[in-house]
Amino acid sequence: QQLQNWVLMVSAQTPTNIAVIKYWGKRDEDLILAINDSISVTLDPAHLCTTTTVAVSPAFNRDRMWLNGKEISLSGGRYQNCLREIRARASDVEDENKGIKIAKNDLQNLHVHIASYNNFPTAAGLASSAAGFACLVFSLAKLMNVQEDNGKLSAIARQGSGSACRSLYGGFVKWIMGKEENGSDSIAVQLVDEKHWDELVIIIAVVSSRQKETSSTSGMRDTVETSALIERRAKEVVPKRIIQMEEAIQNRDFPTFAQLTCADSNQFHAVCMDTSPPIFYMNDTSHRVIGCVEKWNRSEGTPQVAYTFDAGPNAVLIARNRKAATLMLQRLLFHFPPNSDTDLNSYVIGDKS
Ligand code: 2P0
Repeated sequence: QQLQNWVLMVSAQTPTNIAVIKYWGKRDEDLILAINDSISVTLDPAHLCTTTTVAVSPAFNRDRMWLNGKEISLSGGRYQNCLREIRARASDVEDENKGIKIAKNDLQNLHVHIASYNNFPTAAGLASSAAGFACLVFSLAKLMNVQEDNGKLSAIARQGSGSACRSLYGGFVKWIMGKEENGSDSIAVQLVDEKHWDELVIIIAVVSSRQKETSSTSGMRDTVETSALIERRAKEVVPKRIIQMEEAIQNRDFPTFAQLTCADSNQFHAVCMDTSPPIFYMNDTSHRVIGCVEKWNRSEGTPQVAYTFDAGPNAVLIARNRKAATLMLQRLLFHFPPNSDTDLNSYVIGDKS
């Protein structure tokens, strides 16, 4: 007689990532294939991360998921694609010491329960879907004993959310757009690990934790359909920047890194404004942060801090070292004092890892 009251459970933690050369625009919406390569830095898991617990049990009668304690639907294509791809790669689970033996076929037919928590604002342009889908795919792969490397897992996480493929690795990561129609070569690769450039300090200036008005998915669809600038960005500007950025990262060349990071953020927001209807992710406070950093960098003669903004108003500031980060924070506190009428309301500081 088979025991029915067991649960097999796995927990994992995945940090979010911040793009320094941005992904914006898809050539295939279902498989989530990008129109350009992108490069990101993965944050320290202590600061911005998702924690996910996944479980299978004969006692579960359907797949279910809770996000930050609230049940959400798993019926969307993105969740279904990830679940299907992981189940297809399941293998037998056997652990003699713990007395566990579950056949692959049984694993594939059992229902899963998923509980996921973000320790930062969801959908406020802090890449919550990146950490979320990366963690979901990684923890499900462990649960179902999937024998694939992180590159293959990144191609599955990509089908949950494009930027998620980059969160499977630490350090600096490139998402290669790939050429294949089936997306098999659209994977993430690690450029350098978290120890390579560990003087960098990343400050997240939370301008607003409200949910953004235009989702990335619909925003980038509108951009691809209507922007006259996006083609030049994807085909001419980004390919050159990717090569220069890889070199700057390898050489820990902060001036080049900062120049490329700021320029790419500004161009991403320019193509957003070139979209019909125009998309505004940054607000007046974001613009003031840019002014403050640009002015300081110029007065120092060489860049101390790079800024980048994703699909929201929050500033990600990458300082060349701890001293520059401290001085940046002092400047932020001076220009945006607590309880002033701007809505820059908190700072999250963390070393890159
Ligand atoms: C990035 N962003 O490279 C860019 C920069 C936002 C601005 O990836 O539709 O949530 O799930 O693939 O990954 C946000 O887009 O969009 C994003 P989907 P995703 O980080």
